[in-house]
Amino acid sequence: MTDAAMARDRFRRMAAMRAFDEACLDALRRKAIHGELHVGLGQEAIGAGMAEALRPEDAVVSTHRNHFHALAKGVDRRALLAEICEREAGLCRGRGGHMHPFDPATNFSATGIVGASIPVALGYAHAFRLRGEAAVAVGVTGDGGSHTGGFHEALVMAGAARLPLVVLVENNALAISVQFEDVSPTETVAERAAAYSALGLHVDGTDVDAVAHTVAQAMDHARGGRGPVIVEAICHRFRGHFEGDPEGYRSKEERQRVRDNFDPLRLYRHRLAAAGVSDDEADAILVAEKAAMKELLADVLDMPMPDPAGAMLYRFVEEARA
Ligand SMILES: Cc1ncc(C[n+]2csc(CCOP(=O)(O)OP(=O)(O)O)c2C)c(N)n1
Repeated sequence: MTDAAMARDRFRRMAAMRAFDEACLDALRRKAIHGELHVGLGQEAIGAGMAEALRPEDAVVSTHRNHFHALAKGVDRRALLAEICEREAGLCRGRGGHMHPFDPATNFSATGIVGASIPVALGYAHAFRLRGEAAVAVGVTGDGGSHTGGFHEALVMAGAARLPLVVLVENNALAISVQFEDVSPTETVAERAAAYSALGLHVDGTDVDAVAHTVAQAMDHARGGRGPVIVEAICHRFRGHFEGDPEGYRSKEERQRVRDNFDPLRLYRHRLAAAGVSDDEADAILVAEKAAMKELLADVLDMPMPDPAGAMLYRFVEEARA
């Protein structure tokens, strides 16, 4: 692939992710989403960068902020948006909503329980080993999740058994209002890897090229039987923790400073130019992705909601009969 084609692809993937979450904000304004919504705006370079290294047989287990990881894994965006908007045609027939998208077809899942994505990914990694499959499990977490017991336990087991687990830490330095530097015993999460006989990699999570390179290195390491990897991607969250967060922990000026300095799409413009992709072409990609998502949202909002009569369907356990 030429430099221009690769740069265009990476930019388009970031643009598609941004447009997806902007469509979610639109859906929320139209009251099509109930409950908390956590968007990933500002963190597009991580999802877009990891996408290239993932194979269909790999598994990704994500968090409450999961949309970009689902898109990276190849989850159908119509079914994902329909799930987020609680429609019967959604991935989980509209029963799960934005925090619980499950897609067995692409080996993608998520959990809203902070840190719990890593033990679940460990389960995939263990299953791959037992079945003799050369697949890798990726567990995504935030910096907050990296302080949990499950994160530690999963890495202990993965390190001891050299399981094919990649732990991707999106370190946006905030767990709701808690600053990473106030609660972390180490300066970085990646440096904790040594304690687990894991490889620790640290990457600028606003740089899609760097993320693509680093995640590919991590996947090769894990796929090659050399044990787990922690990839720590430093990034910035543009919006509140969830939509409606009053953000008492940071000023409007600070939030604006972050947007002005760390926008992965804006930062990529000079790479596009160096690869021979003009600003006009980049603008056209943004416009096209936005238009596609606008159309998709309109379609999704026309889709039926689940029938209330089916509220008791798809449960794990049937009630005991008297
Ligand atoms: C076990 C558990 N504790 C607390 C919460 C409430 N909670 C939801 S998100 C969150 C912060 C997560 O921060 P981080 O892991 O850094 O991810 P980010 O939101 O920055 O993407 C918390 C404490 C939860 N969902 N699960």
